[in-house]
Amino acid sequence: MAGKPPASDPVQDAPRVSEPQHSAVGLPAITHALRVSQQQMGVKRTALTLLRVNQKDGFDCPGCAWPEGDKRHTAEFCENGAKAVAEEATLRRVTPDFFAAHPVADLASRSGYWLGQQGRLTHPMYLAEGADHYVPVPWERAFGIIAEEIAALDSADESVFYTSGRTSNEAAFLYQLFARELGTNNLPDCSNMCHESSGSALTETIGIGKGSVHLEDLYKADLIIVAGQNPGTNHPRMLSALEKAKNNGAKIITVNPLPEAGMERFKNPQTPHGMLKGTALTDLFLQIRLGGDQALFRLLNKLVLETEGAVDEEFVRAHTHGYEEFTEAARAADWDGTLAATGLEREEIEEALRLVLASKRTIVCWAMGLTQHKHAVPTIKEVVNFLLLRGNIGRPGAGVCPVRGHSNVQGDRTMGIFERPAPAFLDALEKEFGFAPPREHGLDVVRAIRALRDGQAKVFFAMGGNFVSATPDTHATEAAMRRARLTVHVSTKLNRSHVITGARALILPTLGRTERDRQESGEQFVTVEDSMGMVHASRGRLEPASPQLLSEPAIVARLARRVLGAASRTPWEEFEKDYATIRDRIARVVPGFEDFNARAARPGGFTLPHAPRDDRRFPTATGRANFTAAPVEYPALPEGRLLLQTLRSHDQYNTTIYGLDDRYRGIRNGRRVVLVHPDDARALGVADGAYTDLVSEWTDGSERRAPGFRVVHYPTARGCAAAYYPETNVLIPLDHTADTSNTPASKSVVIRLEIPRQDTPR
Ligand SMILES: Nc1nc2c(c(=O)[nH]1)N[C@H]1C(S)=C(S)[C@@H](COP(=O)(O)OP(=O)(O)OC[C@H]3O[C@@H](n4cnc5c(=O)[nH]c(N)nc54)[C@H](O)[C@@H]3O)O[C@H]1N2
Ligand SMILES: Nc1nc2c(c(=O)[nH]1)N[C@H]1C(S)=C(S)[C@@H](COP(=O)(O)OP(=O)(O)OC[C@H]3O[C@@H](n4cnc5c(=O)[nH]c(N)nc54)[C@H](O)[C@@H]3O)O[C@H]1N2
Ligand SMILES: [Mo]
Repeated sequence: MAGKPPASDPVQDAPRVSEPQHSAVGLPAITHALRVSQQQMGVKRTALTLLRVNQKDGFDCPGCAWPEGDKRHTAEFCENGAKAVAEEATLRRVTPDFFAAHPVADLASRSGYWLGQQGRLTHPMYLAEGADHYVPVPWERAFGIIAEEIAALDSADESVFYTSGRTSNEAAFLYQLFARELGTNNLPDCSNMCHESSGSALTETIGIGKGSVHLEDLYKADLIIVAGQNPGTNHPRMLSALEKAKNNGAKIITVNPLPEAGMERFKNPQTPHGMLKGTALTDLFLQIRLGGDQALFRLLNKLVLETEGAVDEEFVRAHTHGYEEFTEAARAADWDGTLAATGLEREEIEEALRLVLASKRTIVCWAMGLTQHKHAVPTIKEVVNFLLLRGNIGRPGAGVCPVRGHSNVQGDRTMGIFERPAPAFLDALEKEFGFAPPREHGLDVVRAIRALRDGQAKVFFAMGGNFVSATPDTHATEAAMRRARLTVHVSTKLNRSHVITGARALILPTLGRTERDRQESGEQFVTVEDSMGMVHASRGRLEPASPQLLSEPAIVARLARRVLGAASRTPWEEFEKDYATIRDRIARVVPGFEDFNARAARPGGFTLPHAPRDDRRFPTATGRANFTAAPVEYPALPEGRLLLQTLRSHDQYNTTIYGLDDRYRGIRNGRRVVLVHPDDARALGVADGAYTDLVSEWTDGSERRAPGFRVVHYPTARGCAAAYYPETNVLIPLDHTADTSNTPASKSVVIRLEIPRQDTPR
């Protein structure tokens, strides 16, 4: 039997703390996954569903974007994949009765955890201007309301179309087509908060904003550097790939302010040895200070340059540009500056250098620990310099590996979800569909919030996601959202963005990955692209959560017909009936998708071309791979302050909270914790177990406060602290973003701890 959602809220956030663990997965992960799944889905559905995850004839796991290997285990799932599936395949339902019982003001006072636990949305719901409750609304009326509000705008640019990264290629392609036919490039997406910095850095340096390695490359590498990533929680299947790499002789350097259990030891549940002993993954752990990575790679580059024969001169001569300027900058790197920036010991960096020089094939993997800093783009460009120096791009066992987050965030970009589309893409759209797409750049996430705040954007439409909780500056963002005329969310589950609304609001419930999608021409499949540029089909097998649900492609097609009317010559009706007709168009517009329908039908799918990886061609402005020479930066830390990173616990998927435990870090039953090094805590006079406010301080003199966090003495790097997102988003101003990519700098927030006086009531 599936259990009931928690009845009471606010949930008791009362963290209990024990020692952090030193290994990940193993039996506890499986039992935990099964327990969560059965609570949500019951026993039978659990078995039926989990066996389908990531099988060639099954659905793509809605968890992360890590690729599937060619040989699949019967249970190609991980604990957190299972939790993501359970969250979607749950038997709990949010029906019109639920909305009748809960006024919006009541829902706005609940935690995100409680909202998510209520279950799947079953009916389109409408909140009229001035109304207290959402009421059910027929689909056609819902589209009519959107059409009314769009028609009332002075320009299409007063509307914003957000996308979260679970949307299929087919839905994403239709969605961007609709926005552009309407006349706007306002297509912000979760990537703006995620790997935008990787995209910016890679496009400039190697000519394509995607990673250059396949799974097979990891198995051939001599050295894998995992920087700013916690795969044990966020990409658990990556641990099996790292284990296999190690068994083939690879060394692993982990660069992280936190000792993360998964990178310490992996207990592979698929093998007896794994269950018992496990494999130690990390050979060298560099416990870096937050934001010290650019300095670290810069010094490594200098040391490589100074080592006789270490540079791949042939590669540098034949394929790169900007070497002279870069070497000049690198030679200026010094030990003292680097040790201060990184908090590392000289011997540790020397040991890293030995591993680097001993490796003929090196891969660098990274995620949010590198992308969410003010100097994220130059940091990633320094990683590229590092790989170029020894010719580590465009050959087997080597390359750049930005590990993506959402399961189709990379594919959505390939389909044109981007506020700054390439002219060639727009040309292809124009030719195929016979309209003139807008050419001016649109709004990214942060700029969209400003436009809402300033009354310049009035209609906000979201294809998935949880915009107000995922974005920074929570209070400012919520106030901005409330200024909209209309907010619309295409969603599977209830979240905070549904209850912080514009004057009018709509919730449009949609099918999830796990569900059958039947249209007029028969049962449909969709496609997704993983982190390594593999495109494959995804087919749901479960009956939809409610007969009222429409698929995402159907929602966009109907919306487009209603809003664009006779002005559009696009065959929206055909698209809805048969997704193969969408893929035919994608094949003609997006390079690499030739013969899409035939290739998508192949088991396992196909790989997109990647010029640097495939032929060492670099489609950059210079026609070569670009070395760059940005000045080294790292966050300054005033006396008595800490540098806070905002990160994920083991029991969450971004803003979706599965539970209140962070098992590997030894935290249970609560999320309002701040991890601080014991020596720093002592110097600041805060005991383990004390309750403190986190106060962030900004150069304009403003402060932001997140109250009531339990201090946990924890072995993080000195001067650094860590706390979970989204609770800490209140601390980060809208303007605190990465240069060039404009990604919120969620991993470097200067804070002070302020223990409220006992006698002040809270
Ligand atoms: N179960 C689960 N899976 C997920 C997600 C989820 O929430 N839950 N989210 C998905 C998404 S959208 C994404 S983008 C990915 C996120 O995957 P991750 O990037 O692994 O996620 P974070 O929790 O933000 O962890 C950041 C890691 O970088 C380290 N770090 C922070 N700052 C620095 C730094 O300055 N330098 C270095 N070297 N390290 C640093 C942190 O200590 C932490 O280990 O995961 C995806 N998969
Ligand atoms: N402080 C701080 N802020 C961060 C980050 C951080 O590390 N620190 N990380 C950032 C990152 S990397 C990201 S990617 C963003 C995430 O930002 P988002 O992608 O906007 O947020 P999610 O929490 O992943 O969205 C969850 C919601 O998506 C909906 N959903 C789930 N599946 C489907 C589906 O199949 N279709 C549709 N239509 N809807 C679905 C559900 O209603 C669910 O409530 O947050 C960013 N914000
Ligand atoms: Mo992400």
